[in-house]
Amino acid sequence: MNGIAQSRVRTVATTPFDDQRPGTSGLRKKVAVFRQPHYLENFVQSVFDTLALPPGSALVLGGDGRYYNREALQVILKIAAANGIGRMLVGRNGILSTPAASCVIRKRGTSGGIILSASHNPGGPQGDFGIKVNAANGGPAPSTLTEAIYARSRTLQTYRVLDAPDVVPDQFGASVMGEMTVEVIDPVADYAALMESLFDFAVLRTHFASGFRLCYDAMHAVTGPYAKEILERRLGAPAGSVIHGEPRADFGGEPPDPNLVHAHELVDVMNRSDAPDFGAACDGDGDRNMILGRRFFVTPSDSLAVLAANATLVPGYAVGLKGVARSMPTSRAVDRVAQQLGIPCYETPTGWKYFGNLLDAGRITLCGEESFGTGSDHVREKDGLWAVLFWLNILAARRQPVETIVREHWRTYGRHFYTRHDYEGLDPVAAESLLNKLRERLGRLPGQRIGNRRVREGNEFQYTDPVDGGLASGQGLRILFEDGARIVLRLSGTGTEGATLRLYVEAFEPDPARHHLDTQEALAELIAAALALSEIPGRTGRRAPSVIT
Ligand code: VG1
Ligand code: CO
Repeated sequence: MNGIAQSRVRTVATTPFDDQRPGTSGLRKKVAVFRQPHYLENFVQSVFDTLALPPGSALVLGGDGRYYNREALQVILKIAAANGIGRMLVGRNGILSTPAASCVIRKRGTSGGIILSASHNPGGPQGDFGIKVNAANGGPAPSTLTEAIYARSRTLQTYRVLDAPDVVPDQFGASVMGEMTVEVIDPVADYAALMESLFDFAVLRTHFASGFRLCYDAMHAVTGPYAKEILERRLGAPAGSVIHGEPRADFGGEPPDPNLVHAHELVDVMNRSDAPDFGAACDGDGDRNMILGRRFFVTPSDSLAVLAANATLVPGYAVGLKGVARSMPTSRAVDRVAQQLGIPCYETPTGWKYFGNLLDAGRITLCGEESFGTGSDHVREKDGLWAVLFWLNILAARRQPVETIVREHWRTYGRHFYTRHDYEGLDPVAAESLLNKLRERLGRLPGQRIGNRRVREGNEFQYTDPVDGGLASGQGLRILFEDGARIVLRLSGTGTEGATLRLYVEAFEPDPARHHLDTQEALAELIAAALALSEIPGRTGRRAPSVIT
């Protein structure tokens, strides 16, 4: 415990980088970019300069365990110590899932936290790394803060770092780094306790004991230890219910992206004749989830709607929901549930940070995005394992298969056919000009016919935060039809290579006789219209999307 004697603060001269603007979910770049001399240091110093925390403040620090997590952790600790942070709560071995970090920030009342993750993006030396800053409410830093960090990063001339030996965070308990205390905590404990307070663990234990089976794919990412502790140890799911449960720095060589393509082993299991009752997967940092039944895929938009409609079956939500929210491109399935429940439904821009104010103000209880993100007011991040437990609790209460529950939901509320087509690795200039061209045309679209549909309105989504009045503009181009169908286009803010164009298409189908249709077929006319109006093939040279969800 003689860190003070061995350490001294050094001020290092640096030159600013101009590419440190945080995107939809923090600063995300190739590992090679983060490894440039001073790159990480500059950004972290910009964060501390912008936060301007009182001396002695406490923060939470941890990540998804990907390649470069360990090295980055030491750099951040030493810069934090040199900037007057008093206490850093670090997940053991530098591990904290994104929702667990949010939970710890809230439970321990720290001034915020730093999460090391590039989410579902690939890991390894050739892969991606990322750094996210969370506020004292446990949620992603609002745009005002991330923009201020970016502005600071462009003028930074020096950073402060403590010359001190590394603190290896492999043992629980406190040690010192200069004048800062480094407290190594169990990354799972607080989170598991929170889950136990929301869901009926006794009923779930009985359900598993009576033979209910699940396959949970942790994708060699951060949720392995969380899922083994909660699903296998506390709830008694048979050993082996969690697959790919050992976190690896390169996620086993595949992107830790819980979709039908990357979670293919899980998909194979769920397609077998002896498939378990329920399948699920989470992403690299544990905030996304994919839900499967036997030979049945639940779209994230439908999942949010089903959770909202069945929330009172779950102890933590038994009193009902205050309201719900979804990101703009997410299907309107949850809107119908909200309408029937007589509660407000908010439409926000893409990215979890926009839900924070609504959650803090007590206006909403549940929220979600089409990109496999679902969450509630229990933390301020989307939460993959929470969504899995929510589904398990509903399944245990209703004792029906996943598919039956979703089909019944469609019968009650109607079905929202929904798809997202991603065009990845585009020339950024071509992608921008495609959107500019379409933006110019939007005003002329009303009244135009596409098959039986008529365009009601074409516009660009902007959002005025109902709590603080903050304005977010340029949040996606929309073509809205009179019957409620929609075409949406926007550029991704999380990619690290070229531009990714996302095309979202939705149509409402009230007629149960048509609910069995294949999604791509049901939406074929609208997809063709979207391609024609935006000239994607001609302007990008792409004849097909890179990914269809
Ligand atoms: C994507 C998703 C968005 C999500 C974001 C972060 O952003 O579309 O819904 O909030 O990723 O998710 P974009 O800008 O690429 O469309 V995660 O799991 O990276 O924190
Ligand atoms: Co994620």
